[in-house]
Amino acid sequence: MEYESALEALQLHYNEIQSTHMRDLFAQDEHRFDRFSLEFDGLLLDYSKNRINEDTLSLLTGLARAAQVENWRDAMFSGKKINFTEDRAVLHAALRAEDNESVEVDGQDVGPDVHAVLDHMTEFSEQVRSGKWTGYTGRASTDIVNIGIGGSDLGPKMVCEALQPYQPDGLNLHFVSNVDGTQIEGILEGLDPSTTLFIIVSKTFTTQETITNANTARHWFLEQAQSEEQVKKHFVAVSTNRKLVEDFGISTDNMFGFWDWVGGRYSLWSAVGLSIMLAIGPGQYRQLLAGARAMDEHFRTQPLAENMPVILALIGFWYRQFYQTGSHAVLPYDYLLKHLPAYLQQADMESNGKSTDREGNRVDYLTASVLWGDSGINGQHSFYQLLHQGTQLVPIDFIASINTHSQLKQHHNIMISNVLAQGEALMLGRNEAETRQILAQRHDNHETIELLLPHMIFEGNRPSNTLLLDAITPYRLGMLIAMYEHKIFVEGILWNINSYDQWGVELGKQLAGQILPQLSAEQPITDHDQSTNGLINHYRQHLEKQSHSN
Ligand code: G6Q
Repeated sequence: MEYESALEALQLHYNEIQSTHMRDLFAQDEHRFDRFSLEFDGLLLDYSKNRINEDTLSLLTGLARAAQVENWRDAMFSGKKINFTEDRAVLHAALRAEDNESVEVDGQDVGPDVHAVLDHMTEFSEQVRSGKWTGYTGRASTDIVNIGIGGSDLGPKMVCEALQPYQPDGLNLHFVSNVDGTQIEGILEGLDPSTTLFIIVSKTFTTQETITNANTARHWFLEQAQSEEQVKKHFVAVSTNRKLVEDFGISTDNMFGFWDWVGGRYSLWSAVGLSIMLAIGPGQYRQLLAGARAMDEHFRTQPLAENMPVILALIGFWYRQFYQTGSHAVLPYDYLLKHLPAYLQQADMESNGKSTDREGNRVDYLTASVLWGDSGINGQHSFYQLLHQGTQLVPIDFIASINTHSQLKQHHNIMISNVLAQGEALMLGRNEAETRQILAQRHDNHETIELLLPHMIFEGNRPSNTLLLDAITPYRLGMLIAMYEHKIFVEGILWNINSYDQWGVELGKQLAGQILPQLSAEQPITDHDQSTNGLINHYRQHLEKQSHSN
């Protein structure tokens, strides 16, 4: 009830504020930036360019309190099984906890196991990085291929890419996720089996795409190495399925475990991050964990109104619930963060793309919107038109780093001037009088001015958050990722959904299992809907023609 009345109060407030222009909000308050920005440990969040005022924030934090965000947060950190549909705790934070912190699941402290795996990863990484780990011809590894998909791919790939400046020459990382043979063929083509190390990352070790790719890699390797015994020197596994790992020929000494309380999309902090540790070294990997831990601490201890993940979640909720925005864009202005939008797409949409509440009812409100994004600077030359003048309101997170790893500092200033200009332009817009003035400078002809005028007006009032990191370091990146993880958590609580299951990915997998053998069936397929039958049969017929003509 308390939640309902907090929501009603927000609705009334929205009715009042919805047509207010942010230009006016800035004009009315010379301290708006100070009021609506937060700085913590090398990370600045400016959220002043949002359609909010102090009342909005206090009503939103009231809603968060009514939704018991703080209790849920404590329940998560203490190992309660908040993922109730899978009967699991949600403890990715325990993966980055201090050595002496104890978190219990089913009465058992998980800390010692976490640290044992970390130590195992450390020992292995040091061997590989120092060249002591050798392949079947006695040579050190030059190439590491991570084979995994979804949560077993996106996080490690994004982080390895972002932390490229921390990687030594002579050790190349590759990521294979797609079951389209084109990807693995392309990668293997340039590799030497005697210096290649494969990490098969699959929690279940049954994921069709991953196991298909792993078998292809194994076959490719054995064509050269000949002896099955050598598989052990070139394949390691990150999994919870000991039996299947052994069956594959991987020594369980080289199997890195994790636990059911680590969700796939929250797993880069576990052994799933082995490729990251190999890339940047154990010391820097621990910095990544330390950054995430600092954000955990911030999230755990700061009041709601000064809490970065909470603020981001409340703003996200505000637009989705009241402005009914259809999407949210994440636009990094740092080349190193180019895979961040894809990573967050899974984290956010797989977590909160749900329509059933915790009590099992169909929700009658909107939950997660579409998260999308790309490198901002490139986007300016393509999709930003819609952001500035389209009919949809798209809230944006701009992300940039103050200090670049690149030696070309002038490039960086161009980048930063652009991200700041975009936030300003989206917020301010350009009204009729301003546009008229510009047109008058360019054209003498009245008719031309009147023709162009409506097309060149920018309404503005388009919201964005800006996140400025001191630099992309393992520590700051850890903070950034953990911040988004907790934002997603808070939004899930506000929507009263379970953010940690993913039943929505089941059905398609199940049907693919039925369709696969039908693609090579002799007889026409009739047991699906007409469209699917039609497509299967078309595929079969054309595949036959193709193989005949070849
Ligand atoms: C993430 C999902 C999903 C999962 C992949 C890979 O939260 O559960 O993306 O990570 O389906 O699963 P495996 O690691 O079991 O191969």
